[in-house]
Amino acid sequence: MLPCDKTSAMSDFFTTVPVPIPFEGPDSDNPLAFRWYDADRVVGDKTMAEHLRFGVCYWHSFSWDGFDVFGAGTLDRPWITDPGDPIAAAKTKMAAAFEFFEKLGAPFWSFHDRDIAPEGATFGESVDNLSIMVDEAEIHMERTGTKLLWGTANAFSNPRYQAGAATNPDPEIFAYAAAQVCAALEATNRLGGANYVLWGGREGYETLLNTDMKREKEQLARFLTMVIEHKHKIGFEGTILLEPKPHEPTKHQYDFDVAACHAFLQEYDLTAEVRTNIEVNHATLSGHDFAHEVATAVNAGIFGSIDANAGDDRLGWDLDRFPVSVEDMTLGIYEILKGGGFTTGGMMFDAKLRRQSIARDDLFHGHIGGMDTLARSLLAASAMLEDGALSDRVADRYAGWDGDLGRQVMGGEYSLRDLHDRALELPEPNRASGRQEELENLVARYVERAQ
Ligand code: XUL
Ligand code: CO
Repeated sequence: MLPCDKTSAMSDFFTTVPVPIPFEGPDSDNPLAFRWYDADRVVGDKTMAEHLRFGVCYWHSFSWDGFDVFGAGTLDRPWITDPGDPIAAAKTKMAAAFEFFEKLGAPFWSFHDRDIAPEGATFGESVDNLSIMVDEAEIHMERTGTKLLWGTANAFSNPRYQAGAATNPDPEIFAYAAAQVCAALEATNRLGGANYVLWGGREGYETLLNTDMKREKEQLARFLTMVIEHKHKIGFEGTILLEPKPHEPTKHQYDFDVAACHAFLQEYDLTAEVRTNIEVNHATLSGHDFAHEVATAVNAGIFGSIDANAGDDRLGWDLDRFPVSVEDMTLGIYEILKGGGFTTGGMMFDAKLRRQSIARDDLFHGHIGGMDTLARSLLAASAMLEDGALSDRVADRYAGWDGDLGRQVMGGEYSLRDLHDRALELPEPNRASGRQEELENLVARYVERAQ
């Protein structure tokens, strides 16, 4: 029997929404139905739900009221109540969150410690608050069947972290951050989290005039090593993920992109223990395509999970829009499938509504659109992979490397001088077309036909 008397009452914030959001297929005009996301539909070797492993984030969807740097909150969020009793307020918010997860039919959720539990006056009080809210989450998770994709610590909002957490010039702040991450990792473990994420919110710098970059990176490595040691000590079976982002809030963030994370992990011999959580909008900000970041991680063996969202090519900041472009997402998902798909990771909507989307049910429209976009992208990417449409062409392009010259060069059978002498004997090599436009048209056909 569920200990229902121990939890806040189930909430009723989304009364205009059917339970759960149904799948009605591409011809449906019902805005509160899925047109492409059919959880049990088998695509290749897995169901859509198993491929995509959708998660909803707590912070943008339940803790944010629409405030921005220019103005106050705009959104109708009755569950963000007066924190006269902070734990009661946190329980109301959590009831709203789980009502939403259940009605949407999202299998996973993710949180920062400070999203679900208020920070107390002392560290001890914060730990107690978190523990109360983890108990509460356990009850809701059992009741709804929602699982935890990942937990994390917010070590960037509080003023104490103005100069970073692990990379702070003051070891007392490093120590405080370590204490906070210890509690957040243990909370994630208690809730059976599939992963634990570290996004270096303020792990970077503004100016070299006051920064010892070499020292700060060594501190970051020490911090990460302590997290890994603790993961093993408490028996946490999830994956530790670094989330790259090139800038914002600091001008230079150390975990700039997947390649920078990989170099860092290699330098400190941590590649076997840590993978990456790639956010689409962060890829855009770093000047890369989403697909590039996924392919870099897959090639390096550090692909973990996705924060699914979208930026805007003309706005250079972290917009966190819901994904709407099947074409963009198809190329990213294609790389994920090529790499074998998710293991512990998933598609987590680190996405927020526009500030004018003030109605409660706008949260459903954002997620339904995102889930449909990714489901249709999965269909296109999977068909492309199954047909070998692109991979055959790529293999043809490199076919010479399977021939005598390619094998002998790679096998070390030629010196630079040998190749010089060989070239003296031979005519100018032939060139082949890269066929980019033809291949782009091919992808467009898969996107159009995906169904
Ligand atoms: C910030 C961001 C974070 C991380 C978790 O840009 O993406 O929400 O995903 O701390
Ligand atoms: Co993110």
